Amino acid sequence: MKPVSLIQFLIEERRAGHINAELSLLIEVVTRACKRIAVATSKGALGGVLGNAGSDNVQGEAQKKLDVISNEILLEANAWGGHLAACASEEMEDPQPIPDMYPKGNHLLLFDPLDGSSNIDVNISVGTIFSVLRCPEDVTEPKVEDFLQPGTQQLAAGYVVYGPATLLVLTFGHGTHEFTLDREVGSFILSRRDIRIPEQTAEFAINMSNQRHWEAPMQRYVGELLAGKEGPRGKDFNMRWVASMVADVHRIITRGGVFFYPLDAKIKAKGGKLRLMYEANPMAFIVEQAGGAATTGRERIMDLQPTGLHQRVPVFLGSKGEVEVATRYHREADVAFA
Ligand code: FDP
Repeated sequence: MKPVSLIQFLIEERRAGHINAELSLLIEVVTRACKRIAVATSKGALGGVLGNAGSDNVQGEAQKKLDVISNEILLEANAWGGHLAACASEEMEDPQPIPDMYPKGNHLLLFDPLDGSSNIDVNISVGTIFSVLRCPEDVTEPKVEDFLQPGTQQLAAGYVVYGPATLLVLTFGHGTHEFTLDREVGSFILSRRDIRIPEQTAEFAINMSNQRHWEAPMQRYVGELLAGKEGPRGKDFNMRWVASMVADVHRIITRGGVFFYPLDAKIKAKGGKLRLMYEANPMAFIVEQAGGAATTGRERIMDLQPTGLHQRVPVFLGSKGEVEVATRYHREADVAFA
């Protein structure tokens, strides 16, 4: 079969009425910026891009040089195309307006420019996550509240993982599709159409070092997985934790599995570890479109009404069967203690 490039795929999606010309351009621009990030990450020590930038982001986390570089690449690429009303990033407290000298479009873009960046210095896969919303009508200067739309309102979501290969995973709400960067030609080529995540799995991803801080239903659920064949689940489970969300989610998209970043006593006051608007929502959209499930342990992630641009939530996502069991345990515990 003839290879299908991302550009061809976007034209097909336009013809099918799934996206308009502006959204197609937006995806072209974002993915072109991601190719530049891929080049920057692949240089490693030779590019002088490793290590800390010497600054903190809005959430008080140390910024890596590559966090700052990736954020700038995405901002610069998206400023002038005329497809955006504003964008928001993990690295910036407030949304970034489109400079007055450029035309404005009808879309809002949110991104985590370099997810898993604490792994960059040790040469483990990192990635960019993005989510696209429609700018509310008649809003010319979008404010934070214009971004606070539930995940169900996303027009598109995607991530690019910078690993041994650079891969793009994309959804417009009509299935989840994977593209592989052909480095020689410089194009993303469709490598998997309509990805399906197996409903059942025997593989889970969680940071076990937080175990003693988890809530009781999480302790129960993981305790049962660890008990294996001899326990109530009657089968052995294997554990994988890259500590880079894009890489962990990509494994699940490829061969199934579940990923958890639950609430624990250390992070309870913050609401969770992962950010709703540019981590949990886009990943939930991608996973649901591939037949998986994504909850906070209690509710569907995409149904949440956001309250802040940098809001954090617990995340349970991947193979439907396991997300359902873990979510049921939390709901049952809530009812028992109500
Ligand atoms: P990072 O802080 O390195 O950007 O987005 C947060 C994240 O990585 C996820 O990519 C990853 O899954 C998680 O944090 C890792 O958390 P732990 O430090 O608890 O392992």
